[in-house]
Amino acid sequence: MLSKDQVDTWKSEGAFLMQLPCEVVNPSLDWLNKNLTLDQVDPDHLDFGSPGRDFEFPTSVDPLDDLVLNEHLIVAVQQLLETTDIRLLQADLWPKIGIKSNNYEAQANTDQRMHMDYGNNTVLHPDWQSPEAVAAIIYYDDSEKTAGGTAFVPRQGDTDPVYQAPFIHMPGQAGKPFFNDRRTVEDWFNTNDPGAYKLRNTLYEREQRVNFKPGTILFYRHDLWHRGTPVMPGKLRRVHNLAWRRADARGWSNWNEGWARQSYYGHVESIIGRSTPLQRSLLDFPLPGDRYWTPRRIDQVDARFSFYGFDSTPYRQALQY
Ligand SMILES: O=C(O)CCC(=O)C(=O)O
Ligand SMILES: [Fe+2]
Repeated sequence: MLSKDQVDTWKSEGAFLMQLPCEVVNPSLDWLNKNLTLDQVDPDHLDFGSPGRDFEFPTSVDPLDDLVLNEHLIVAVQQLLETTDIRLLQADLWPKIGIKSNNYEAQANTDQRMHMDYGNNTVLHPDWQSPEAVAAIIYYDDSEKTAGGTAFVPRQGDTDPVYQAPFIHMPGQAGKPFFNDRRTVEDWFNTNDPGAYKLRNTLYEREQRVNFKPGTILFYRHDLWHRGTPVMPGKLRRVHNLAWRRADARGWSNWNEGWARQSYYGHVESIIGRSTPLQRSLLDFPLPGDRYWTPRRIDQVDARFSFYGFDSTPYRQALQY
């Protein structure tokens, strides 16, 4: 459960940080400390996202998949979005390795440009007053050892000059070319859009860095100004990027491939089997009591998943006729 203060901060400032309970993160952390360490990561993988998309949900690594569907996270998102009916949009775990020389290539991910995330997650424009989606980053390392804390700019009320919509003062929006690297982007704005250059300078002046320990989570909004910062050379920062939306929200795209797509090998089926009805609902599996369910539909789904531990009882008990 989040406190009222945490929910209010997310709504007004656009982000808040908290520590997840050990029982939520430790299974993933233990797995990562054995299986995703510096010597196991491809040093040439410098972009966002897991190499080969291996750690996009569903990963077939049970502790990672179970964390993504953890009810502690679900309840927090339900509170932020003021609805019990939410869907998973994104879950990707990825390593960021610190490199020795600064990499200022236009698309380098090392020292990111200030941006909001909505641009490649929805075909619409977010409305600050009615947030429909939540983003989060879970950190698995210690920023005192790795650096690389996400930088973000809390919104200061309705009149904050850097938070006046439409939010188009960033690469890739409204005809501006897309680059990832901070220096490349700000050189471009300096030459081509001095007004936006000035606004963006204010963002860098106001940015705050996340300090993290293993299990810290940053809950933020897709209309929060933020960016990734360099990790110390030779160090590894592992994070999980997550996102959810209200079931009734319009315009949002799933970041990951469809959940069903990796079926047939038992991993996806086992996730359905071992999850609770609430956890399944994140994957658009209707809750008990949903008008989708009829005795016939329950029988059919039961036939498909009972092998994997699926228990149809709650769905049968909640049948409305
Ligand atoms: O790496 C980070 O801390 C943030 C990354 C980010 O904001 C992004 O890739 O959109
Ligand atoms: Fe981002």
